[in-house]
Amino acid sequence: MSNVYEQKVNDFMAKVIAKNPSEVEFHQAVHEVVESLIPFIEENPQYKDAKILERMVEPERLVMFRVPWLNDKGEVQINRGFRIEMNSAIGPYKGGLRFHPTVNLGILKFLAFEQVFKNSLTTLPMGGGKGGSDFDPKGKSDNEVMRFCQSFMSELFRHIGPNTDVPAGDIGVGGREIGFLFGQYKKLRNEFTGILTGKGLEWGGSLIRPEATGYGATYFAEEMLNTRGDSLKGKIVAISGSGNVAQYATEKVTQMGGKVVTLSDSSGYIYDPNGIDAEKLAFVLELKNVKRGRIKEYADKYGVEFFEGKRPWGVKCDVAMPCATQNEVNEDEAKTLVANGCFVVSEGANMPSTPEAIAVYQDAKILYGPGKAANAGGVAVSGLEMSQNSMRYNWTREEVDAKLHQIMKDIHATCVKWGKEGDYIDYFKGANIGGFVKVADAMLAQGLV
Ligand code: NDP
Ligand code: 2IT
Repeated sequence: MSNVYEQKVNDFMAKVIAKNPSEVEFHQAVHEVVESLIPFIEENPQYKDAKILERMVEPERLVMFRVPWLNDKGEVQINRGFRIEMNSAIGPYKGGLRFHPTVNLGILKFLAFEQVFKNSLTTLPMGGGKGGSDFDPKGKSDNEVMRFCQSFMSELFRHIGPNTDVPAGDIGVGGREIGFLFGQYKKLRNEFTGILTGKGLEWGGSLIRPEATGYGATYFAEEMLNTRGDSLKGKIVAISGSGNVAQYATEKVTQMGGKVVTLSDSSGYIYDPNGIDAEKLAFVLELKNVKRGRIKEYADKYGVEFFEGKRPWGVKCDVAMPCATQNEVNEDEAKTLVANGCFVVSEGANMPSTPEAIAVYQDAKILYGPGKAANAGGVAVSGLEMSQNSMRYNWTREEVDAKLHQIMKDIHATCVKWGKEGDYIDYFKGANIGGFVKVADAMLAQGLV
């Protein structure tokens, strides 16, 4: 990047940091985007003059609220709830809810900011938002989770609606939580509408929504490999996490002929050199989604190694799919991956690679699919769930999967369009510019709002 551009990036970031002190993840997410966009905006002064980027880093609205609830012992508990309504230029605010003790304003603003670009890339009409709470579902009973969700929705309900803001799941929010949240909304409003996605199949959910993020990240990896005349067949794949995204990435990679050798959780990772096949994956689903146990139990059950407190990036692999959380691959880990022959990174998680790790991928010119492109399949099928709710109609599994597959191909094509530099495709730049243009043009058309 030239010095002039670098100076402009630094000036822009200095203002963002001054206005949003201590929100380090938000700074990181904005910096990634601004780095790609400043040269583009300099060449397209309509965006510069209208201060589109300056407007995009300012949420349209944010809501922060008290969430009081009673635990099973009858003791009063207080958590903090949030909803960031980031950008509604191309559709209602859309994005997940995260329940995790680390949740704070900066983390949710980074996620909401990313979501704006991601949702634009899906080709569907969805704005960007994100929300959640510092509530920790781990170790809580179903009744405690229900009481928390009911209290959370008792405030959130007045801010959302099928044409206003449609939340969904993220870390710590799956089918169980969406059910409790939906029930409370319906009770408060006396309305059965599509105000959440990721609903159960019997009550307005879409087929393939649980699978969508992991399947989509796998389809995206396959598209990247195809540009080099290659495919997932026969590839060794390291996956982190063992939640929703990791589970269905494992399923799809295996179906497409790859071998998944790792899964993890916050306690460590398991390494299964023989591959996590369908039967072993069924054990993981039961362990994580029903028993809510730890991944170490996989090692005990199948007699493989468990590496306590470690992440899986030291394992030899062709493809890495980080599917746990932000900043889970650092510079050294990225170097190790590349040194061990890994040449594809498809991010199921949001911002899992640090800026230094991304620089390693770019220098090595490996196939790097950033989260806002590679994991957009989840929210894309959420968009399809909204369409089905509006039509009061359900598409079949095959129909939804085909639409998801096509959307991932389209996202890939958008990244190529904006990111191709000679023989190399900079998917990072491609996703940022590709996601930006549609939102920016909509903001221009709608005037200064
Ligand atoms: P889940 O809650 O289902 O699973 C999260 C997994 O990541 C668990 O294995 C969890 O381990 C692990 N994890 C979470 N935080 C940490 C941490 N700080 N350190 C190590 N491991 C951690 O969430 P999802 O699978 O839904 O989400 C995973 C990622 O994918 C997130 O980045 C999310 O934003 C992103 N994403 C999710 C989408 C969706 O539709 N669900 C869509 C697009 C992106 P443990 O149980 O020990 O905490
Ligand atoms: O990060 C994400 O894209 C999600 N957690 C899914 C959001 C959604 O609305 O389905």
